[in-house]
Amino acid sequence: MATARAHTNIALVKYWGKRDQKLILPETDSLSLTLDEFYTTTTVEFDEQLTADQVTINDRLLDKKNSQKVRNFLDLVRQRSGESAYARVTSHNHVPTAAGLASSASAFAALAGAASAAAGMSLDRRDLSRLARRGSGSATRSIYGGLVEWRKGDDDLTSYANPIMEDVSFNIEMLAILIDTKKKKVSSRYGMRQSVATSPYYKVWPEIVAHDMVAIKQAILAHDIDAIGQIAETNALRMHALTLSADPGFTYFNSDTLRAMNAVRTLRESGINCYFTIDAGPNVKVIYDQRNRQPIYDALTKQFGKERLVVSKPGSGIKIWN
Ligand code: 2P0
Repeated sequence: MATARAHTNIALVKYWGKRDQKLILPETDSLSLTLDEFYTTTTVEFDEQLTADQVTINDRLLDKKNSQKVRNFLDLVRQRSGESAYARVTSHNHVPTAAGLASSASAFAALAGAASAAAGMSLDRRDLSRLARRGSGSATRSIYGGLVEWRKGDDDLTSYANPIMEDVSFNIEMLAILIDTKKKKVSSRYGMRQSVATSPYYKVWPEIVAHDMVAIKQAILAHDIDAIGQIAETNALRMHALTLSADPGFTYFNSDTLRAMNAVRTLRESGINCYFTIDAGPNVKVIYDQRNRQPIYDALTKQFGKERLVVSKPGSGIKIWN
């Protein structure tokens, strides 16, 4: 039996598209910030008495269909470790599930940590990152804290995350505006596949990401939060352009998403520097120097209400107990 806790991460340079669906090898590198406020704690126990895997998330037992991805992941761990028993998986998500707040990132990172330890494998963080990748691409990065890059690599062995700055030594902060915490309609998996297959703009995406990766790493080294925010905002808009330009086109934005984007732009016009990023859901995350927090928080409270705002500092990497 083992327990692991992993924090979620928000990409500043996005992963959007796979070149191998089964191994989850991405088309490009990506770079993220691990967040302190959103995390998943998961316990895995292999038990000879069980006749099937049993998966409980936030005190709700999942049926066969909803536990499919977790059971597939456990099969992979069994295959690699030689463990033959079914498992009891108990997970608590301190993240609104499936609303673009990257619940699958923390969930599969925690599951990789807990399941591999419970099965007696003793993986280093690189191998843990590779294993988490098989559950969900973004989980690759949630093994580490702070600023993390995922190098696309060439194959299963070489596609894993690296920490860029685990203890973030400058004042970057992220505020999530929880616009809609219901389960999203278009899964990232499907959305990516549609974008790669049908957006005529997809062919320039790898060049955009290659450029943004170089620029954002320079900005990180310089502790330049404005440059980081600008790169992240432009990168996010270009990622979402791939959904709008797919055939049929689709979007993760709703009217409140646009309202939040405009609120950030208005703050900026008034001289308060802040930037937005958006994932595969309607929620908006705002990036800024924590010294600017108060006016940003006040303005967004007026428009969205305090109960919809969550401020988060950079978070730590995975912890495993067994
Ligand atoms: C990211 N997203 O880099 C990008 C940006 C959402 C937008 O990774 O199919 O749940 O399991 O690999 O990781 C969300 O997709 O997708 C995601 P799979 P995942 O964070």
